[in-house]
Amino acid sequence: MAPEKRSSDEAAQEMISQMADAGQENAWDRFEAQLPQCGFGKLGVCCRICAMGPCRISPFGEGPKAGVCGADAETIAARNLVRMIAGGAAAHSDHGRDVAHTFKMAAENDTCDYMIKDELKLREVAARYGISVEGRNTKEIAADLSDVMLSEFGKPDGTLISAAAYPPPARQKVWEEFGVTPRSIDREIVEIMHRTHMGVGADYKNIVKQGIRASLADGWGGSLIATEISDILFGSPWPIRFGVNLGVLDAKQVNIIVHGHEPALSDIIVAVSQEPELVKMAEDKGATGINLSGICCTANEILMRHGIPVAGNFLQQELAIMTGVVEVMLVDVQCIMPALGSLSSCFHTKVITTSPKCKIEGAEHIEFHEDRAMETAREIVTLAIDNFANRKGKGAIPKATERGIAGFTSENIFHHLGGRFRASYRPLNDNIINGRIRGAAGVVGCNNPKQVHDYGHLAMIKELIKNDILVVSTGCSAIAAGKAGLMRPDAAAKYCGPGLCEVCETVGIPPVLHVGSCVDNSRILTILSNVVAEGGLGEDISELPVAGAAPEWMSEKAVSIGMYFVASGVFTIIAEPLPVLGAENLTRYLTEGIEKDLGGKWAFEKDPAKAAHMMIEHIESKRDALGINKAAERKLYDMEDRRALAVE
Ligand code: NFS
Ligand code: SF4
Repeated sequence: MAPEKRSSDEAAQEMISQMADAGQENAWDRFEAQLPQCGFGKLGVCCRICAMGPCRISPFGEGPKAGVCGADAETIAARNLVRMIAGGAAAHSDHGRDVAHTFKMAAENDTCDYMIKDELKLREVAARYGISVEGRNTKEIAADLSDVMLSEFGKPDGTLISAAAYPPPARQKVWEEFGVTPRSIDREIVEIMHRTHMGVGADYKNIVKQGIRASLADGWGGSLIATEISDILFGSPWPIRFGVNLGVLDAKQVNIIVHGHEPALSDIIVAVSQEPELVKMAEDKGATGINLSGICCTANEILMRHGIPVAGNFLQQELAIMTGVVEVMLVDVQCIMPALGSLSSCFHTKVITTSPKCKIEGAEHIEFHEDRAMETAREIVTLAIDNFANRKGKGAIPKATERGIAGFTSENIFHHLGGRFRASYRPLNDNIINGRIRGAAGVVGCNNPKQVHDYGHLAMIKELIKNDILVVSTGCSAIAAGKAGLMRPDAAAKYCGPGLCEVCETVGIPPVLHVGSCVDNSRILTILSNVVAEGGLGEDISELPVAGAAPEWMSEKAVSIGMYFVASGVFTIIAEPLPVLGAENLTRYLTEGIEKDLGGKWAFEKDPAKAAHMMIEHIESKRDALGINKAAERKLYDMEDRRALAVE
């Protein structure tokens, strides 16, 4: 298949061609080799939960209507779906737990390699968690906060502190009445596994309900904890310039790519790779320096805090190795293709796994322990430097790079919108109310070879900002937007409708705000809560003119994220449908009925521009309901747009 049909990114296209010429296979080739993919799996109606199976239900008339135990398509698809949520929520939350442990170590140990970098945020978060901060020193507060946060994972009684401390009261009431206020984080995940064991639940709605509860424990619990602690420990992000795409690799330097998710190791690598002795060592080997860059969400973590360049998103991990100039690709957990092990054996590149949770055949394992962080980081950087001499040939780095601004958070965005002296959400709310900004959309999530790489993100985002919708973005979607130049302030004039353009130009922000990694979708939850608290746009998140989307999703984490947005009251649209279409009632519930219970709902649409218009339509209907469309004299739609959006 032609490279343009695989990726819309020029740098990626270049490397895809090179892989084809060299006879190297990549995710796109393996995807094609899988075709046609299993229809039962796709529709969610294959069950292998017990050894009487595997069972499969035929969704088209002929064939069995129940598994050996009698489970029907609704039960089977619901169980499969919530088990995906369990996987996603576990990944995010276990990441949260790991940073919480590092935080505890930093609080208790004076010789620790980690320090508390944001004391102000520590005090704010501690106060939210009910910890007294008056007259107490940083270490005392941090020790208490880390204990309380760690106990959120497994406390025997009660509900999550954050679920009462962050969301609007009206939202908390919706959860309470529907019975999904999350208890301890691990408990919700375990209960999914129990409820979906053979012979437990067989009522699809009740099964989904537990999926909802666990997703809320992820978004408002584990992920939120990961974000808050990372800010406290590694420093809260601040708007920062960055370079992005494979062109950030430099043939003259020792190239180290960090890939995965957790910031504990990568943050230390940032510090160590700048140490004069190590830079000198690299120079002695003939390199001009040490060049650190990132892939996937680890990239986003160190980009947000240190401006470290991003080499690419999920589907570029193999392409990065193919350049032949990567000395070390350092990985921790999640979204790391097992293919890296064998691919790296064709190059001098060393893939190094560091977590006891993630070992890969063909990769070297250097276990990372937080209590010996610096030492391990130095060992790894030295290994990369030593490997520089083993490079074969000149390598082939695509030229394409782009620049942009990242580093926005729920705390700092509105310093910008309000100007230096007016740091509040008021200007944002006012601009939404007066219609300059019609609303906001979160465009997030992965890449998936089922879609042309990055095209889904970009086509959707461009359509949204053209229609005066402010976009916040995380994860691989944010990297896609950065690569396409949508995170440059001058993108406003080029791509935005007049209202959004005016706001962006006045305050000097790009129309697409990079708010971090995938666990940082919790920042979007906080932003939404703050907008509600500021007033004038209703009492609950479900009343806001906002929508969410994951146009190229693939991971279980994305299912958990989508579900916690829906359960927080947000209309959420994804491209590849959830694997539930073989269960009619379940599908109808997720895309319609759930809205009555929780205020948000799912939609599936593969065409990104069409999906964007579904989001716009939703946003306009929320504006209508709020009664703010009356004041929309600045709205500059043409008649066709107006008809399409059905507004007065
Ligand atoms: Ni999110 Fe980040 Fe990327 Fe998807 Fe993977 S890196 S946690 S899961 S692929 S956005
Ligand atoms: Fe089949 Fe029921 Fe066992 Fe699933 S739980 S494999 S449907 S018998």
